[in-house]
Amino acid sequence: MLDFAPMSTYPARVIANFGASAAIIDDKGSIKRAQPLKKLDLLVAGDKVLCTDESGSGETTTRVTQLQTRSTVLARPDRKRQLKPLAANVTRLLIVISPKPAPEPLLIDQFCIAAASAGIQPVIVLNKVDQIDSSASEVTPGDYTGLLDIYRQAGFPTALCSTKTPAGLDQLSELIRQQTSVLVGQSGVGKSSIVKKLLPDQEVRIGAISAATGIGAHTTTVSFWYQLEGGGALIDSPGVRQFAVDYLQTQQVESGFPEIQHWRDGCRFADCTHSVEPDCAVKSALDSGDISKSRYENFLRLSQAD
Ligand SMILES: Nc1nc2c(ncn2[C@@H]2O[C@H](COP(=O)(O)OP(=O)(O)OP(=O)(O)O)[C@@H](O)[C@H]2O)c(=O)[nH]1
Ligand SMILES: [Mg+2]
Ligand SMILES: [Zn+2]
Repeated sequence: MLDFAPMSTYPARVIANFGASAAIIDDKGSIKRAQPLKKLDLLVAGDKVLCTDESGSGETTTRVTQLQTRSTVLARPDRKRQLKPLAANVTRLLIVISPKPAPEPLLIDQFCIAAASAGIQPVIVLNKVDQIDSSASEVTPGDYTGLLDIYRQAGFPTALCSTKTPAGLDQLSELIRQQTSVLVGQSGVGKSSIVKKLLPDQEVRIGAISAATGIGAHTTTVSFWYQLEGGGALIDSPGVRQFAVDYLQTQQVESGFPEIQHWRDGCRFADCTHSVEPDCAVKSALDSGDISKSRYENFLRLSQAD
């Protein structure tokens, strides 16, 4: 008899990458701690992989042997300007903003660019609308709904939500049905709260991941993939202050500004940068209010960065 069985390979999904090892879930719903082979690219939440279980000296080690081709990848440069993946096989980027912490339009626009250049649909989600409605609030509704209007006019889907009111997430639930969505934004805007609200058994799931992998699941420091009941998935990600896009070409920056792409055909020069050229249709649209000032200024800032 053979004293080893031929290793069989099976497909799995990466729930989270903890550095030295990753948490994966196979087709039968079984969660394991897995070691990726060194030759593989950095694994991220949402990755589809192939795994094997190796038995030796009474223990079973799960290895990730192959990374399946990603349909999309959300990435950003690290401190050494190396592009690092953050989430894979994503169809929607939920850019979450809130009254407190206050929105950073430049960050929103960086996310719009990153999403568009990766082929991911950005959605602007204003959370904590209960803070706006409450009479005790010192913020005026117009500040935020006005900001949302700018993005709606630019052509992006938007949603209002709250994790503290009963109606709360109805609009958002519609937008994420059958999609794989990654929640991004500043720390404290309520990304993890939204996930918890959409997945009532989220704590049970985290508990199951910790029990199966032996890794205390630090949900705020790494991205986490969660299967949605009715199809699709959600990926929670840690908060960020900025999301550099300066490694992208001007054309890719422009793809994050559909309203600029809409008007640019009317510019006199095909390579118009919409800054100093005469007969610029984008600047005319800015003057007539068809393009928002804040979006235009961020476009210039982000397309001219070295
Ligand atoms: N009033 C109000 N507070 C909320 C709402 N959603 C979340 N919060 C609160 O906002 C705080 C931050 O929420 P988190 O869900 O941890 O925020 P996060 O975006 O995941 O933050 P990081 O993980 O640090 O990036 C918590 O105290 C939540 O209770 C909301 O809809 N309304
Ligand atoms: Mg969080
Ligand atoms: Zn122009």
